[in-house]
Amino acid sequence: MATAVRDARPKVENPPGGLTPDELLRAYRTMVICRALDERCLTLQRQGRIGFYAPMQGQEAAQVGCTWALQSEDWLFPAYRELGVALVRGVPIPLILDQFIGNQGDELKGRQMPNHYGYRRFRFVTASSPVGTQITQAVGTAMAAQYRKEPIVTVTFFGDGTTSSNDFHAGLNFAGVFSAPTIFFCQNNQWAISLPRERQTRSETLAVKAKAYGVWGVVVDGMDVHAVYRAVREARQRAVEGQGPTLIEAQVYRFGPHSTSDDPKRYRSESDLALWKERDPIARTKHELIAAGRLTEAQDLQLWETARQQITQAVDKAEKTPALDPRTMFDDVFASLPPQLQRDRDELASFLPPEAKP
Ligand SMILES: Cc1ncc(C[n+]2csc(CCOP(=O)(O)OP(=O)(O)O)c2C)c(N)n1
Ligand SMILES: [Mg+2]
Repeated sequence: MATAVRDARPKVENPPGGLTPDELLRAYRTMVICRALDERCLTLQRQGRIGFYAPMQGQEAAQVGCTWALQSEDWLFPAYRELGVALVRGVPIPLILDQFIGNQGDELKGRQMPNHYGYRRFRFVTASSPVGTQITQAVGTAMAAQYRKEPIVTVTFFGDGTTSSNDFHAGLNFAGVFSAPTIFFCQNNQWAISLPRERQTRSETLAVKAKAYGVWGVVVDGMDVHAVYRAVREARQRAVEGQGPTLIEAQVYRFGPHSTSDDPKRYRSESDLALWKERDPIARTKHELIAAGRLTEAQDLQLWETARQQITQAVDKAEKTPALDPRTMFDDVFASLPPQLQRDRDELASFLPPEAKP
């Protein structure tokens, strides 16, 4: 099932309003770290060192370009594939790995599924696995910000498949009616697990769905970091000026599996993947930097090397951090533990090795 690809050639010329050369180099470095970390997480899962992972290769330019156009005060409501968003927001790699492993560094105390990280201080809300729930949460938060006259936006991330969920429609409708300052960032990666975009909807584009709700709708080449950056900047500007929300459809492709639990070879063709890989956002951005004299092949190799070393150090640190004490599962729910739970906690303690007991 071939997907139409408009232009396989790397793009060098860019209209105004994109990233400056300096920004582009920094964005590219983040994209490289993102891909290297994504590759490592897949390997770690295959080696049984982390439990679960949802890869995002192919979506680096969309995620990095989008987050680059935001302010740190803006609230982010991700799905489960937003590694690039977290990295641009400044979430340290070791902290992400602590959550994957569920060690004592995990701020969520091992209470979330692996890969479902979230950080209040980064305004990065915990990943949503039930598709679409993050959309209405983002709209509600935007309405609250509007009520408080805070000049911020909320951004919600979701996929092509999620445009068929109830929350997508409820969220767009509310946002349209109340002019909520929300950016609906849809990464159309062409697949919802094994269901292709063609079987998801008869709509010509996903962005056109905005029209029914009186919301701005934009289609953008998600393999082009400049184009995504421009579209999100404009959407942000409109939102804070009270001109309402925008649905952005970033057209990308998921290069890897849906998650570490499926095998894409069973439902999609290698030729389709190869076609999209010609537009690899990393290769494209590198090509542009080299053509502009901002990067050499040697510097590029060094960038990858540094990224991989940084990741290896973070993995070592996370794996050496002790496991969480299982008794922490009794914390943070009751001001004082009810007697039955206190007995359960004591009983659990009796199973722990002596060195773990207080
Ligand atoms: C409410 C609900 N229904 C079904 C699922 C199972 N499910 C998990 S991911 C997914 C596909 C989502 O596809 P898309 O929105 O395109 O996002 P992508 O995974 O491609 O990034 C489905 C159906 C779920 N998590 N939640
Ligand atoms: Mg999808």
